Amino acid sequence: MSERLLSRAFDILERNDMGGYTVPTHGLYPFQWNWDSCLVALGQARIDLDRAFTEIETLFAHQWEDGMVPHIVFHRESDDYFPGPAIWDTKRTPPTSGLTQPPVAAFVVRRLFERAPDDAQVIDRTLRLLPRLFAWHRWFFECRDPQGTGLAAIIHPWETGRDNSVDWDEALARIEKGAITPFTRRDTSLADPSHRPTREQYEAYLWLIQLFKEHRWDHRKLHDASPLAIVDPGFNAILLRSISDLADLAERLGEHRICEESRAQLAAGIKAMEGLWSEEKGRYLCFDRIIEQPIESDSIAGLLAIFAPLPRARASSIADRIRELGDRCDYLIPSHDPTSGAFESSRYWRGPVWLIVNYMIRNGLIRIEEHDLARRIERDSLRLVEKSGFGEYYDPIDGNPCGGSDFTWTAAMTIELLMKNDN
Ligand code: 9WN
Repeated sequence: MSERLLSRAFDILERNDMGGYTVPTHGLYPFQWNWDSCLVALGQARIDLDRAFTEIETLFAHQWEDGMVPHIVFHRESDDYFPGPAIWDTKRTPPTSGLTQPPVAAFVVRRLFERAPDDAQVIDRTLRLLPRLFAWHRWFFECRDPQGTGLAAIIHPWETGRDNSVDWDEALARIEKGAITPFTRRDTSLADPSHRPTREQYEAYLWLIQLFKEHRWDHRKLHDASPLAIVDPGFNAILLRSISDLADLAERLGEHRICEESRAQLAAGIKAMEGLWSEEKGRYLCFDRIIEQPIESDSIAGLLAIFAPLPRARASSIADRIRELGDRCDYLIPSHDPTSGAFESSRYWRGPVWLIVNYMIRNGLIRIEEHDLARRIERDSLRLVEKSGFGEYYDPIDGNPCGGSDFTWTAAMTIELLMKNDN
């Protein structure tokens, strides 16, 4: 059974491989996406470590001079995706988007390195990536934390990778939008519109892009100019976990400055995460920097925080919350609490299960030795793929597939769960 699943998963990785980069799926997402590529490299590394490094190197070849690694690289012409290069207008060749995505790269690079730590080529490729990873992390503190709080803000829902999460509803509703250039979406003709964000949400996404374009994508100005600035515990947990892995890697490879500065960023970030903790909810909450208030929504953000090296008591409380969710649906982990009024079982990040999130949370649970719960997540993830194929995401109640199909990161996470070495 698992042999068959494994070979189907590797087939998808191969089919979606465009040479130096992999598309998330053909049609719906015909370019390179940042965190997709990084997580996909974990699966690639199981059969071809060289190819896995190339995936990351291709992404970092398009890093901006300020350190940002863009969320989409438009390697070739395609009309399938909206918004394409003309809307972003970042004036780069090849074109890229002007936003970033959750920085999971250093977590991944550490794992690629560990597959062959004595190989001279692997050491060399890792060493060449270290300063680039470090520059990206530093960019978050320079451009997304101008007050030096220790945590970074996102200025567009697309940066979190959880595009239409309930977390952003109130903040987006408060934005006074001006005239938006008329547009036609492509996603709703390639996937079921009831699985996708609403028109109103797309209007907000595009309004923010219009605004940032007026500031010529100068990220030293955008944090303060943006009407949206949210500190997301899930996003920051990914950043902190990557910083921690980068520090370990740098220490091992003798890059002392990167190691020391990363350890300082990590200590400040872990301390600052305390400010997002809700005693009442027993998990972390997003924080809206514009109105300086926590966001009370019951999303996966506060649970994904377990991916960071947090104090044990916090991580254990998150495990309890996940167990509660396990009684409310057949398949863990829903991206929004099914008992909340805002829950929608098949609409994108407002309820469905995503295997990449399951993978990261499972990893955090193993760190605190919550092995039974980690196994339940692993079982549920593989049941979903068995039942419904390699969907983009899944309904946590009936397990049906949603969004795009033959999805690369779902295949990569399946490979990771089947060939696990639990780090
Ligand atoms: C916008 C590619 C990406 C993922 C995101 C997911 C979705 C894009 C979209 O697809 O976002 O970046 O057009 O909906 O939300 O997490 O990286 O798979």
